[in-house]
Amino acid sequence: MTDVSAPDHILILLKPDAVSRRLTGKILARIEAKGYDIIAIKRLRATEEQLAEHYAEHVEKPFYPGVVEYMTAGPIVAAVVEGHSVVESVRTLMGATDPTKAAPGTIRGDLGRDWGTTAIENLIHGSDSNESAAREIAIWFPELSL
Ligand code: IDP
Ligand code: MG
Repeated sequence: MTDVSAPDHILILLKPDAVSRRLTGKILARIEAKGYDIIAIKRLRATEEQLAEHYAEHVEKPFYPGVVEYMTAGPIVAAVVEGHSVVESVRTLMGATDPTKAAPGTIRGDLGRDWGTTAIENLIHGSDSNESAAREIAIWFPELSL
């Protein structure tokens, strides 16, 4: 099965807790099994500069220093996923931000929990709109032209 016209894209980040808990394969498998294509993927360490750009809407929030601590605690896996309605679909697969409230059956609901940390640890980031996806893909995959 392939998309019949120009597909959408989403930027996902498998956060340090997903990597350290060795859940990256399990999470990516759910996205692939849904029917989407991973068209670029890399493991890296996020810099504070990348995070400030990526989380521009949160930089002034009280929990932001905790987010930086969380997101720089270890390597992450960044990927671009492709297919029609992929933004809405992956957001649905991810579940709510707070893993305690995320529905069973979702990535965060099934695999995440509250660890008592300043930043909510919830395994995966996914862009929240096509516009955010384009902006975020440019941060993490500047070499990629879609
Ligand atoms: P999202 O990841 O579900 O899109 P956002 O509101 O965009 O959620 O927040 C970005 C990230 O910042 C979250 O995934 C989580 O790691 C962290 N975060 C968001 N809100 C809070 C909060 O109220 N306390 C602590 N950490 C938070
Ligand atoms: Mg968000």
